[in-house]
Parts: sequence; structure tokens; C-alpha cells
Amino acid sequence: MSLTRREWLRAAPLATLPLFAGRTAARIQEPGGAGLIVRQQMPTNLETPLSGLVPWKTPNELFYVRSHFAVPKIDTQNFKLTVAGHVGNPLELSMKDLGALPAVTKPLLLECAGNGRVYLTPAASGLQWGSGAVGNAEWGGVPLGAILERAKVKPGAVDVVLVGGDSGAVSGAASSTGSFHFDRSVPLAKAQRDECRIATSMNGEALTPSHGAPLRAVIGGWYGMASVKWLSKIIITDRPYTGLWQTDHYAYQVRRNDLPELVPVTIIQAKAIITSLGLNDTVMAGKPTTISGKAWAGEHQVAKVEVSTDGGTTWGAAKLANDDKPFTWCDWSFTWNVPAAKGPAKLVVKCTDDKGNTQPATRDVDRRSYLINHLVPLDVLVR
Ligand SMILES: Nc1nc2c(c(=O)[nH]1)N[C@H]1C(S)=C(S)[C@@H](COP(=O)(O)O)O[C@H]1N2
Ligand SMILES: [Mo]
Repeated sequence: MSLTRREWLRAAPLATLPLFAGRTAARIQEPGGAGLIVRQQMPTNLETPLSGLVPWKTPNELFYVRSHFAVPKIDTQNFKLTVAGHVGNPLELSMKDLGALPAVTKPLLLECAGNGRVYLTPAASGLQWGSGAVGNAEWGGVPLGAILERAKVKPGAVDVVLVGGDSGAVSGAASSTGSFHFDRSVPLAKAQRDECRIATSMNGEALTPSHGAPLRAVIGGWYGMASVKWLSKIIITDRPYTGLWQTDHYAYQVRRNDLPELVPVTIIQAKAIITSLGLNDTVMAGKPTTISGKAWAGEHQVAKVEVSTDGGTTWGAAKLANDDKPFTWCDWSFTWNVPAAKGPAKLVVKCTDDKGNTQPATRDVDRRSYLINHLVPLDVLVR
């Protein structure tokens, strides 16, 4: 969905404000009703509408779907998860074997590294996600660490490569011909942490095919690309893994000694969004109104959410409704004493985590088309 001409015109003067210079000037209004927003039919890529971001647990039928290939056909009866590589005890685990391991559930947030891509200027190629390639669910299954323990990972192990059962051709700089599986590695120390899961259920229901049935990884605190769906193999390496999905795709530039280097996208950056209002929604003049939304901070805790109702000039503190747990999100609210004067207003929200990381005012182009958490104002109308 792109901005209409009228929206562009309305948005244009904002680009002249120093705080928002050079960035997308308006949010995209999404249909607020039930149902996912189709970003791509094949492979299936679906975005959560604003209304679906309101509950703390995202309903399964409204949880965004991000798939690079068609859903693979997996015969669950005869399915085996392979665990191999730099291990003393290679494993072939059936769904029954996995079911016999102690099951635990944990709420973990997933956000696509390209969430918010539609707000980039100049426009970046890739799926044009608005704010809804994010969701929070209760994942049931076994800790990834429990499986690594059984496999007896050898000293000197470096990366844990999670391999999906889906595959196909890939376009991009480093990709040549042939077929690639979707895969992604996680350093051993991260993979052993409690927020890394092998999930078979989502919010108490069996995983659906589009979310990775029968088995997926969920890597809490990291962008979604590490949460490999249709998990078929776990390969432990004794050297850093440099697969396509962390070098060509899902990588961004960092500059050390003034030398740009591509590094894999990993930890989710702090972000807050408004869920109670959409683009060009109206609020009543002269009346206090409560604005609310969500905030999250990857591996860290949300420490502070601030709200500006004047396009970023002045800020006030929002109330955090629940104690944020790392790896999920928290609800925030803010009472806006809406002025009596009618006209347009620009709302901005900003999240700061407990390590002091906050949302940048301007977009860092070295992030390519990922890690999108710069401040984006929301235009509303006071009437
Ligand atoms: N096998 C496989 N796993 C995958 C993907 C994929 O295309 N294939 N997409 C990844 C990306 S980029 C994201 S953001 C999440 C999305 O998970 P969801 O579709 O359940 O929301 O899955 C990840 N796991
Ligand atoms: Mo993603």
C-alpha cells in the first residue's frame, strides 16, 4: 500500500523540519479490521493490522507471516530432526522423541528485521512492511540448549546452524545459481540461553504450516530471521558460519577503523509504536485523550517510553502498564491534553532501554534495509 497523492502532499512540509529531514514523513494507514494485510501472495507474506497489535499476546490468526519460499511438505509421521556436526553424539529425533523431553512455554516477541521498511526514504527494495511485522506469542516446546546438551557439543564449537526444510532460488549479490535452504546460525553461547527455543506450539495451539509446523526455532531477542521455521537440521560448526542469510541477506554495515564491514543482523533494537490511533485519525479538541501502544527492546528491558504531541519538540513520559519482561513487549499509555485549537498534530513515540539505547531521530543508511527503529511521526487531526 503506498501513500496517496493527497497524503504525500500533506506529508511534504514535514521534510523541512530539521528533526525529520530526509525521512518518510507519514505512517501508512492500514485497514483496522480483522485479517492480515497481504504484502505478497507467493511466497506468503502477511502483515498484522494495527488492531492485531493491541492484545499482549498476538492472536495466531493475526500473527504476521514472513516466508522466503513456499511452505515445504513435511511428513510429520516420519519426520526426524537431525543434530550433527561438531558433536560427540549426533541425533535423529522424531516428533515423539521431542515430545518426551520436558516441555516448557515462554512468551517471546518476533519482529522482522525489515519491519517498518515502508518508512525508509529513499524507498528500499524488499517487502514494504508497515509497523505490523511484529508479534508476541507464548511458545511451547523445548529449550534449544537441552537438545545441544544431549548432542554433546564438543569443545571448540562456534556456531549453531539452524536449517529450514524450505528452499528455492535466491536473487542477490552473492547468490549464484542453484537452490538454497533457508538457514541461519546463532553463536553457541546464545543458543544455550533460555530464550532460545524449539517450538511445536504457539499460544497453546499446534504450530500452523505457515508458522513452521511441525517444528521451528524461536530465538528470543533477535530479529525474526534467526527463528528458523520448518526446522529440519541443527549443525554445530567449529568455525564461524557465513551462509547466504547472514552475509548477502540480513547483514548490515558497521565501520571499524573507517572500514565498512558487513555483519549479520542480530539483536532487536528498542522501538515504541502507537496502536490506539492510525494515520489521519481524529481526536477531539480540548479533551484529554489516552494514547496507547507497545514498546520492546530485544534482549534488554524497556526503561522508558516518551511521547511528543508536537512533532518531537517537547516530550512527556508515558506510563508503562506492565513490568516489561525482556524478550517480549510492554503496554504503555499517555494522557494527551488535546489543545482547543483545531488542526493537524504530529505524534511521536520513543523507547529507551535499560542500557540507555534509544531510538535514533534519523535513519542510519549503513543499516541498509534492516534494523528500522528511527522515529517516525504519526499525523492525526484535532477536531
Ligand atoms: N525456514 C524458514 N524460516 C524462517 C523464514 C523463512 O523464510 N524460512 N523467515 C524468517 C523471517 S525473516 C522471519 S521475520 C520469521 C517470521 O516468522 P513467522 O512467519 O512465524 O511470523 O521467520 C523466520 N524463519
Ligand atoms: Mo524477517
